Amino acid sequence: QSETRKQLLKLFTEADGTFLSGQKISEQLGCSRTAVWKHIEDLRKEGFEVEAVRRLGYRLKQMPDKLNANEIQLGLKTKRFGWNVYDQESVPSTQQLAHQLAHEGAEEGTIVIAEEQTAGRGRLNRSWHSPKGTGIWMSLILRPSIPPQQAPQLTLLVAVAVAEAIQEETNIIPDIKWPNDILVNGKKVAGILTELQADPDQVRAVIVGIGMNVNQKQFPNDIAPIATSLALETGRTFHRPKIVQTLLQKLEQLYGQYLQHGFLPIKLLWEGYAVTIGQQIVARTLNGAIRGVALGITDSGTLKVQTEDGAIHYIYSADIEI
Ligand code: BT5
Repeated sequence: QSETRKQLLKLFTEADGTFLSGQKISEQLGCSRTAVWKHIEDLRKEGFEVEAVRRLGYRLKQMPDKLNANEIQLGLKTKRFGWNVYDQESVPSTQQLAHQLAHEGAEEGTIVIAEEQTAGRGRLNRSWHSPKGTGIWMSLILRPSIPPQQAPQLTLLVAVAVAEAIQEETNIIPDIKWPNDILVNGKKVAGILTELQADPDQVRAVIVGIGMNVNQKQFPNDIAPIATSLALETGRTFHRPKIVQTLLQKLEQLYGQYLQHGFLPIKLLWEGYAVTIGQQIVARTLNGAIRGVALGITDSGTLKVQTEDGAIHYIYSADIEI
């Protein structure tokens, strides 16, 4: 049953929006025309839009905008990322489940993804607004052989992947604000939360949380002035599984580069999207605020800020105001 269904979806994908005759489908699947019709009715119930025209046959017009393993994996071009998927309707936080899976030994490239988070988190336990069916709320498990001090580089790597994916899917060129914000027109469209499971000298797992606002038309009052979505910026709605596929592809590609060649190539790409650099900023750290010019990032991903007295400060974690 599910094998036939997979084959049918494969046929439709290969047909790329053109018509397939009922005759051809039933031959390829080795089942009757009536059985084909039943499978198509099932697909429709799940949100696939299938057009039927007499003499021409069937054509897949629109895939459902559902973030489940089937949608994400159909046509996915990665080798490892996204082939082990935990898709959830509603969770407190995808980070929580991903941490648990990583403890239990889940392989690199495993993702947890949910239609809704009821307790989505940002850094420092701030909350992350994650309404149902509109955004991408996803956690990815990585297992790089690096010391824990290098993990912040991965936040910057993921920021580049998010920026590249948005650019490819929407033609918008987003900005990256160090360390973990992706902005469009000065408003936050995506955020990244990097968490570790580590021994003192070795990372065991990195849980990368990505939150991306895709099809929201509005935001609650408290974040409306600072938040935006791809839909608000473009006036279009987007097919979320497609964005997830592109994102996974970018993540896998950059991560491969990072493991092979280190942080330098990533740093160059990051600088291409960075808005913070060369600007007067205020960096709010847990130890107070530093006001100065952001000179750039070091080879390890730390932010370099020069204060008025000429002193250079190295900042590992902060919120930046431009
Ligand atoms: C972040 O924190 O930007 C990290 C966000 C990570 C979210 C993902 S979703 C999947 C995974 N599971 C989780 O539970 N989390 C990760 P930070 O830099 O601390 O920014 C948090 C601040 O952004 C909040 O205090 C709000 O001001 C603002 N904010 C909250 N929700 C937002 C949204 N949907 N869009 C834009 N800004 C938001």
